[in-house]
Amino acid sequence: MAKLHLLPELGFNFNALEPSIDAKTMEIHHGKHHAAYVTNLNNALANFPDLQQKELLELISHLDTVPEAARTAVRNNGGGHYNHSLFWKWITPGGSKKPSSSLDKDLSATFGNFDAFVEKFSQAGLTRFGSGWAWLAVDKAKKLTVYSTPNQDSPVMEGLSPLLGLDVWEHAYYLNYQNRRADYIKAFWSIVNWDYVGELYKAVK
Ligand code: MN3
Repeated sequence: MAKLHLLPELGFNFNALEPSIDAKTMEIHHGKHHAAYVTNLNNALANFPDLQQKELLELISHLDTVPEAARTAVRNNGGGHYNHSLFWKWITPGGSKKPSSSLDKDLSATFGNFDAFVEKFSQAGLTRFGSGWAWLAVDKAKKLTVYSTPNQDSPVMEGLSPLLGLDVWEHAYYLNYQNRRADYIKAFWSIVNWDYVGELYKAVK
């Protein structure tokens, strides 16, 4: 029996993130873009019953074990499904308090202070050419790192654990912000769900 990947529900209404992210953008982003990654992932796995049994994280963190005929489609659509499933949890109406004390301490130790981290992450998103994501992740040496990836690539594809990601594809902001990616990134900070980021950090630390 084929196990299909499913589009997760948003934990809030489309308009709940306004004015940071408008309702129409959320509706299309979740209901069209994310939904398409899920459909295309299921289609890519249609001829591979053994791959259909695997969890999404296992699939995309071991792309070398995916047959070449399906690898690019799994990378793009599996990555897209995984990244967006997390993204909907990284944003929350009104945001949630600042990082947990342990994460806050480690962000300061790594980047100087919290504001310096915000600046570095924002720059990663701003300077990502074309489509991709900005990340705060824990690397293999258990160190915090900020960087960006192209397309739907996820830190898990290279053995890192994502703590916070920001979608900087134009589809994530263009209806409201047009070419002003910097304004979208600035607005992101007021809706970050630090409680969830803290949970992820606790789990990987
Ligand atoms: Mn997106």
